[in-house]
Amino acid sequence: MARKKLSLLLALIIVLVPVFNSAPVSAAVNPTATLTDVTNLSPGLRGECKIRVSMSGVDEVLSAIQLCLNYDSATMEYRSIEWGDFSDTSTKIAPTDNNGTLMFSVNDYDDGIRATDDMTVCVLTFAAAEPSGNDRVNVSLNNLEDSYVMTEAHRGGGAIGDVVEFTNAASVEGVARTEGESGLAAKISLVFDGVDGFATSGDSSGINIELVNNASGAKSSWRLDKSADRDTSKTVPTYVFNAEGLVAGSYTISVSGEGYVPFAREISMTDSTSFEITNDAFVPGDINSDEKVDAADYNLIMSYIKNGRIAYTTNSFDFNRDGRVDRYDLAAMKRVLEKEAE
Ligand SMILES: [Ca+2]
Ligand SMILES: [Ca+2]
Repeated sequence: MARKKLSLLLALIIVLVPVFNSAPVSAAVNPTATLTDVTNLSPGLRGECKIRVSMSGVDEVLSAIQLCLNYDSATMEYRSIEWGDFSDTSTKIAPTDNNGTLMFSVNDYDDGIRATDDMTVCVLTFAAAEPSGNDRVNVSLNNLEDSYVMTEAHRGGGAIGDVVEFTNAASVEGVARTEGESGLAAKISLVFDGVDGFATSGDSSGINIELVNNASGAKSSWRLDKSADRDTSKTVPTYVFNAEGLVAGSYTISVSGEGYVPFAREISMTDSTSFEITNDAFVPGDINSDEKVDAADYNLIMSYIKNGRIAYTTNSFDFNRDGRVDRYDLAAMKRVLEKEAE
């Protein structure tokens, strides 16, 4: 009897194991990448090269697409990305540029990504800082482990689904545009004129600056480095960020950081331009992140200072980023509150 039960169990295992081992991989998921030099098909600047990254072989709703590309050039660097036609709800994770490796992804775990044959995932722009007239970049996909799609089964965070790697290596040599405009430059200065004792040494400040082209989504971004970005010719702590090779058009400048009311402004660029942001615009004192500075924030910082926890290092309280919460931070907030009361 016991033996009979055992064989029944074995039979069940034999039936069940293949089901768990091979979640059904649809024949329609066979991702193939193509890299194409589209420099001469797109508007662009002298010294720029544009590489289209496209995918075919997938007729399915996906939850994510990830790609890991390599690039190699004597004179050109990665500059920006323009995404393909994904829905607004998709989360697009811009490339991390790690010594010639670009890893980026798009995902939509709620609505999914409807893949079509020969769909554009993105167009990458590479650019030479000083165009020589003979600038080239080799772009390749050969890391198949980190280049894959996730099928819809991953949606909603489900644990069982298919990660299907790209099936092919691909490469292209991009040739930079040798004629045309060299582009516009933007200089963004961030002036801490309302924060006493803003620390001028140390790197991380937790303050981020972005300049985004509203039409293409091409983005320049910086993390304020208290030492490296400082304009040492200015007494008031001033940090300078430069973007070059920009096309004319509408841009959004934004600055954000813990303890500050986030700043965002749309600007129209027709020429190279300088833009200055002071603490009247990038306002310190918003401890509770509700985008305003008021009594609630004041009570929070007073509570910290009175309780003697002046070595607390959370940036939310430490507007001058010197690692302490003290009267200098309080003064920065008071200045804002007094101004509001006027
Ligand atoms: Ca607040
Ligand atoms: Ca401080």
